[in-house]
Amino acid sequence: MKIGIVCYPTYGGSGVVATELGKGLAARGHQVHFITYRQPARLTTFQENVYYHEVSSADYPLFEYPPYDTALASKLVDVVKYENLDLLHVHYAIPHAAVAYMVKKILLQEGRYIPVVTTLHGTDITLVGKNGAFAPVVAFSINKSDGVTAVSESLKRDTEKIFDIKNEIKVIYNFIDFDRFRKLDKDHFKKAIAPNGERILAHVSNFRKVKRVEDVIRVFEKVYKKIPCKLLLIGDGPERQKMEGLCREIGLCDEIRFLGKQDAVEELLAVSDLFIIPSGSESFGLAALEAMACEVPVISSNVGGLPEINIHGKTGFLSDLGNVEEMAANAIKLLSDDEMLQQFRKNALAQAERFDLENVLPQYEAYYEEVIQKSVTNYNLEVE
Ligand code: GMT
Repeated sequence: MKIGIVCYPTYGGSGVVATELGKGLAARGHQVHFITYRQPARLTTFQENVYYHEVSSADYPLFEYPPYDTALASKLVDVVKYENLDLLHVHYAIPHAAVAYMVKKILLQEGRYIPVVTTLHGTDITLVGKNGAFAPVVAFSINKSDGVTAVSESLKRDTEKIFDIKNEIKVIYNFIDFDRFRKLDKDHFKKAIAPNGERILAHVSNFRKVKRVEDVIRVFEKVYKKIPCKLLLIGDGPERQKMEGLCREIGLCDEIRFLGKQDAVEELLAVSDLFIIPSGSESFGLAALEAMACEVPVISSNVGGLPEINIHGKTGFLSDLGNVEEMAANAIKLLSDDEMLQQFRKNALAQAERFDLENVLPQYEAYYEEVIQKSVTNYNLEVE
């Protein structure tokens, strides 16, 4: 198949999933065209069957807000026609699903039907999408997509609760590439980070409010009182400065390291004993799955899709949102019992294996085939 993938090129979860999916499909012989405004963060090496088309938005003094949607639509029309694409797969509904609808209409005038699959990732529904500033367009463009997928059952339920959805939403879970995410031998890192054999706790996120990094630090503060340990804070974002201030306030700057954006997260997960993700909203929690693939158990909140990944009492522990007391108690329980920790490490890996990329790719291929078949009917409906 010739597939166009539209995504955000940043380090955010949806862009990562879109890029890894495209690379996986290309490795299976499909021709994959990424269309976005910058080279995707995870698309930095040459790969056969992978193409990248950059959207450049015209700068003009009149535009206080450069019209990216229009530029993206024009680029998509061009790429679909000249690369002869079979399908467009857009990741993150805003604005990609609405832009894809416009592209479909433009091409229809030329007698060509381009099927569109929209993948919902989370905040495009739960935080941003439901906001009145976007809601009508999000609902409309989901209903106008030829296929819609959500990355968890929880996100599917939320979408159906928030919007009047006529389309069937198919759940295709996010996935893990075990060629990259697996337990590596990085003992020299461990010695550098925790020279006295301290336990290592880790958190990876974009440091937005929704990630509740303050809860991570509060949990660590409590664990530190009972067990010698270090905390790795990986990633960057709006809350980082405030969190650095908090570490100073509680006097734990020597124990907490802010590592910023890291390309080789798996090397840091390899030396970690516990992963903390206390998010206020999380449709899936790819960061937790990546930790589990590296045999790191997870302390998480029980919101959104997290309970679909992290199994309470087996791969880690779940607590109510904001219950840092309980999160810390569970962390202490696990970190002070070697046998239990080893068992949880094994369970975490076994659970992560259920989300192996190799199992998920065929699900997308089958879904694309189904959508392309259906598009003949959709074409007739559109031209009637
Ligand atoms: O919030 C983020 O981490 C970024 C955001 C995105 O779309 O870029 O992530 C969402 O999509 C990820 C990939 O499907 C999911 O793993 C995250 O759970 C989801 N974030 C939220 O729901 C808050």
